[in-house]
Amino acid sequence: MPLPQSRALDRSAFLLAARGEPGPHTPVWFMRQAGRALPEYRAIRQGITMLESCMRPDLVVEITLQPVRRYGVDAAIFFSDIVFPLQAVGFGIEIEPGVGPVVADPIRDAAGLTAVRPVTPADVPYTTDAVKQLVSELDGTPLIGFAGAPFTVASYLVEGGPSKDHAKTKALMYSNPDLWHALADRLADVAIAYLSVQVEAGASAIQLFDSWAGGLSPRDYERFVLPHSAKVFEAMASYGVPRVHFGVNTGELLGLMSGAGADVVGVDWRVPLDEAVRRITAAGGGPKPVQGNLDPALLFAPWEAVEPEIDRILAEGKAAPGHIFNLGHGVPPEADPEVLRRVVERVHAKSARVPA
Ligand code: 1CP
Repeated sequence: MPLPQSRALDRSAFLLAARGEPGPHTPVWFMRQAGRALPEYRAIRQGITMLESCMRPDLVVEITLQPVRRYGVDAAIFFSDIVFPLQAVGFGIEIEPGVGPVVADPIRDAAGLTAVRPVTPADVPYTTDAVKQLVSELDGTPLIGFAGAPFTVASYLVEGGPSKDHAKTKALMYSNPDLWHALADRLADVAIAYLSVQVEAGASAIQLFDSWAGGLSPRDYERFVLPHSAKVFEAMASYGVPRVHFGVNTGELLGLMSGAGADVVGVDWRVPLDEAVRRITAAGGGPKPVQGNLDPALLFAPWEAVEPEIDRILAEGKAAPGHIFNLGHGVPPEADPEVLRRVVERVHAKSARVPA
């Protein structure tokens, strides 16, 4: 059942664009907008682990709001991590500073699956508390809830940590497809459960991160991954909130990822947005709103070089029924917050609709 929300929220630039309706300006937010690029984030996280901070609503609320205040973005993203719901049910996974998620006992056999179970609201009362507080403090600014897609989360559980080639994960698909599908199915349930907690507490959109799916061929994606991500989108459909899907290097997969059930397709910097719209449309299901796609590396270029890139992306985004401006991937920790603030300012100024 769609949940009630305020009119200001319903008519926010972000939700209008996500539904493909015209709005006051092109909305903008940044993947990984909360985090180490912000001095106020580094200060508040001093001596507190990522896991601890995710369990403290006061910290989650403050960290989620920091980029909204600093950058003036059109959406907040809930502060958590894609592996957090597994930590919350006692699966042996830690987030190591400077590394990322690390797994004590990587999954090798069916016995390893038993610890992979979905959260219930009772497992994560602090998540519900933090979302509720955020929705009230954010007022008309939407809160995006998120989860990791089955493939990307599986890659950490199978590899044991971050990996460039995901070789063990791909080898598992071919050597033991039954185990692979059983794992991915459980991870779909994990994502559904965590997204549902966030939406039921008031999040007004969701993003399913399949960050590393771009390492797969379309054929492998279709066989091994798509059915599981589709299960997540299908389960979330009844809430009526926009569902965003994103991965890096997914130019060859955009049509399939759209077909998995996304309402909005995230695009990295490798494919221009107008070309992305063509690929999504060609795959069937009509044109859809897109999200992206400034190369994060541009944040380190002189401002004179950034401006025309922003303008180009805004022009290419017009090919879609709705455009949510974002980076093509997450904010790098070394990024200058002032540059991000100027990006938001320019996107708003350049895309402002003159009232008729
Ligand atoms: O202690 C720290 O500050 C460690 C850095 C950090 C942070 C700030 C990690 C470890 N996770 C997070 C929070 C986080 N993770 C958010 C909320 C912040 C925001 O977006 O504003 C989100 C949305 C994520 C999602 C996430 N975690 C993804 C998908 C997005 C993406 O960047 O592609 C992935 C792949 C992860 C895994 C992860 N967690 C942390 C790191 C450093 C990584 C990547 C490791 C790798 O390279 O494989």
